[in-house]
Amino acid sequence: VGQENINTDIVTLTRFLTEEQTKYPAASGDFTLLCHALQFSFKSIAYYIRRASLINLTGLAGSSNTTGDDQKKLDVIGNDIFISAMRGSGKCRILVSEEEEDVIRFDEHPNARYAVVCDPIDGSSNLDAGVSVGTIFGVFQLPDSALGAGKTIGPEVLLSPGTELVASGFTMYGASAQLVITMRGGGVNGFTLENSLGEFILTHPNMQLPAKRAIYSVNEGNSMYWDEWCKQYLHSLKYPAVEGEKPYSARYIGSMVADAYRTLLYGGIFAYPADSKSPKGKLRILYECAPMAMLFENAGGLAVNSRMERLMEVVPEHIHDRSGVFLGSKDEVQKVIDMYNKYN
Ligand code: AHM
Ligand code: MG
Repeated sequence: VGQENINTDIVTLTRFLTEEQTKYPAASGDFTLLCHALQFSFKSIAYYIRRASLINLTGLAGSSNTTGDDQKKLDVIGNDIFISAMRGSGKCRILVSEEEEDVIRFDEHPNARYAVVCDPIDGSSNLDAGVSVGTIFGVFQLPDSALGAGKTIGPEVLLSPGTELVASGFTMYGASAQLVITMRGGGVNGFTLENSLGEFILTHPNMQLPAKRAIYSVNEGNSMYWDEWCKQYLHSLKYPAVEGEKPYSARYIGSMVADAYRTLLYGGIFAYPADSKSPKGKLRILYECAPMAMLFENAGGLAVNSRMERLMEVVPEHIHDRSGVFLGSKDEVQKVIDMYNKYN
């Protein structure tokens, strides 16, 4: 291998964040430190997922979380890792996790500026089969009025629309660990964990969602519960009205992060509609829908709920509220909106 083939000017996540920070002269560096803690939790979770079958980490923990899901051992470990990382960062004031009924406050850091929402291991039903899962996160900045010792801080600071997020992203634990992050008003950048170096390396700069692609990703086993417009929409993808046009391909992993990552890269549509069985939908607004919606919009895509409202503007009433979701390429989401409008 000629020396000229080796990239000696690698952009790690740390370097990327440092360079980003210099664009904002007023930045205190707190966000960069928070991100260091985030990336450490992703590396740790990736480490345990890789070793789960070897060190007795498969299967159930014997408990269920706030929304009644059985918790896997790794759900519990992922949650504990994430909470410790956020506490240790000193920059997180309050945290919402899918695995915790209530918010977690870090009163020992009364001046910490950030509120973090997360699903530590999303798609955990896939874990024991070695199928990709992921961590989803979102970051809000607290107003100055919320800072300081003696201030009580409650879940209401988190009942904000996605438009208030300062950053969001996910890490997918697949054949490799892939971290995708975006900041408010910025682009979407993807990093791959280099295991030997222990660093996330910028491998997918400025990700842009293709405007269209004939791939749909939905749990079709729920069809009988869908609204008529939704049934018709999916039908139209499989039976094109125009003669000679090819039907769409179906791809469904059953891990939102993995399905979303593929959709970001290849284009298409990912959907988990609200239906008669789950009238509010399945996926959670705060730590599943909103962070994904932000990534998709910043990559040039669209994200709406089952009433065709912009997902980024939906305000949850409760930290664990759910929503229907359609996210993907611009033209593909537009097809959903058009069919909805025909029926409503
Ligand atoms: P979880 O947070 O309990 O893991 O559930 C969320 C997951 C998503 O990752 C995925 O998109 C969806 O549930 C799959 O649901 P289903 O098995 O109903 O298709
Ligand atoms: Mg989840």
